[in-house]
Amino acid sequence: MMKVSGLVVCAVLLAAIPCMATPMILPPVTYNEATCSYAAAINTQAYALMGTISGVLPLIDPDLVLPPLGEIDLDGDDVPDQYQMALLGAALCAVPDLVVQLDANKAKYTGLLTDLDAVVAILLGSGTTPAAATRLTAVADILDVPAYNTDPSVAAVIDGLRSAATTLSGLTAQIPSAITPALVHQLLGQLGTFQTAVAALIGLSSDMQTQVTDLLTGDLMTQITDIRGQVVDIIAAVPDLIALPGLTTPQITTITSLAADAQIIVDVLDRTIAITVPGALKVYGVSAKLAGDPFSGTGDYDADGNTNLVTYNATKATIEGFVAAASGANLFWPGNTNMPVAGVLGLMALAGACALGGATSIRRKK
Ligand SMILES: [Ca+2]
Ligand SMILES: [Ca+2]
Repeated sequence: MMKVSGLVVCAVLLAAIPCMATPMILPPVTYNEATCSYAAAINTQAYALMGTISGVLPLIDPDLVLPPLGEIDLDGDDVPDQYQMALLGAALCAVPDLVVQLDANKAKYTGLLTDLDAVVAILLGSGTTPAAATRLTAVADILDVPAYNTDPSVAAVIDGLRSAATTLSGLTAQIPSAITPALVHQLLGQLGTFQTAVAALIGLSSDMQTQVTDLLTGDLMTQITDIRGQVVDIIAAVPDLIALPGLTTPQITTITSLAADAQIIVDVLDRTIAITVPGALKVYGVSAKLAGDPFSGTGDYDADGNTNLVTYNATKATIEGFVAAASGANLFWPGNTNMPVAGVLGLMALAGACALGGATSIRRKK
């Protein structure tokens, strides 16, 4: 006999089934650029980004050649990042929480570009402003006269300025001459137009996040961070320096404008370091509450027991086929070791029993 309490149990069971199948609400999705703007934007921007990078690479090293987009696997999970981005793009059109994560990564990325633009302009110089090393030397020269340099604290600042100028000159000397400040500015502006694709890429997996963090804390950044301490000391000394008797107004302006730009660099360094703190960049589908890495090769988007890598290897002929198989929109993909036929039949039986029970109890009530 099916009673109302039985109907409630049925309703709870049916409602709970998707939750039992997967701890995350990542629904089956299909890949269609015509109906999903995120899928279209990510794909279009990814190709445009490749074109831009291909154009710049020869300026850095003529031997550097970019592999085709379909072969790039930056997170090293054996699934081409293009397939992971296709799955993410399709899912973005169905899961608002993923869009929140994407927007957070977009903001971090565009902020980083803006910061880089400001730092490059200061380090390499722009327009009428000379390169930072030249400005550091200019301030050292203002102070390095008998009236001031006999004061031990001023002498220490002069040493700091000359040392920072030498380090910076060494850094900028590593930059190929073809990479001009104007070109960097133009390039950063262009990279800003690919924000959806880049934001998608940097959050594909925990391994990808590690790659981005390594890039941001790499050699160049380590060298710049080393200068941070010296720069902070110079900024701290500025109030005493500009109070020195006999300085001209232009000399004071030279000192204060250098200190202002030094502060910008310190702020950018601090913001960049903040991006490398775990959790600052979002890994898609991963939250503080829910563990997992659903868009990586080792991940299992639809929690059917087949990793995305297993599904990729069986369905890689087309991106559409992979997205449907990996997300659970196509349960009958070749090689599915976990065909949930029994599960589907059980679900139908349960739904049937509930409908029958409901009908029975409705009749009984009459
Ligand atoms: Ca990959
Ligand atoms: Ca799966």
